[in-house]
Amino acid sequence: MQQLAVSPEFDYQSETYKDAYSRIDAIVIEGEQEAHDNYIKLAELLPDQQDELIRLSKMENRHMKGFQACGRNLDVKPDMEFANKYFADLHQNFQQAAAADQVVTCLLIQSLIIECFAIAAYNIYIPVADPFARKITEGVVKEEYTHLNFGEVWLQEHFEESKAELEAANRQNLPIVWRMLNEVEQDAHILGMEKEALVEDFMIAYGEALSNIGFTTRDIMRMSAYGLTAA
Ligand code: PL3
Ligand code: FE2
Ligand code: FE2
Repeated sequence: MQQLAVSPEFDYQSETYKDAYSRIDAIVIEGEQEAHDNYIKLAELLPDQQDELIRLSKMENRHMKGFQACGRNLDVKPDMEFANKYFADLHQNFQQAAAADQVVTCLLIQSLIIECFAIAAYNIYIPVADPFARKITEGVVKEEYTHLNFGEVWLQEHFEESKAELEAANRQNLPIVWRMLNEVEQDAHILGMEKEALVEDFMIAYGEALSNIGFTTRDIMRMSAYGLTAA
């Protein structure tokens, strides 16, 4: 997969491409920024994991800078106002959970949902990205797996006492992800990324994470369906 030739159908300098990129790049920059802030918050909530969580937050800050450079490289100005609104619901749910000391909900939102979303999106973006962005995204996605792993390990170690809160947090936040995927469908398509592939990769990553934490296949089927039909 590493050496895939750049598809000739992508004109990275066309106005259509750059217009879509101004929103997608902004979403990713905003997502990395929020991830940075969320790991700092998690470090406060989990003092015995503080050093590790601060380390993750610093990686997120580097990711953000990488994707800002991708925009500059294509001469695109990211539409940060759009991206801010795009993340508003997940942002608010994370803030509310943090204020209520619901660390399980915070981990589900950041380390499972957002990281799986990022992993799916970045893996699908890499083969269609311009060479500069491809290199950056390849480096970033490797680190996202370690962020997902942090959440999996912690939640697996606290599975029994976290189970009910995980189910509730899943029910509250998964429908938001489906809506976010729908909202990005057209712009992603212009960049060569299909929604079906994004949904599929997200489902695989998220389902695997739930399985590693301790949920049964039956639980996972039930939990993954929330919001899918209502979307
Ligand atoms: C966590 O570390 C980062 C969270 C980022 C969220 C990414 C959402 C991606 C949505 C659209 C996919 C486009 C990928 C293209 C990259 C320029
Ligand atoms: Fe990241
Ligand atoms: Fe991350």
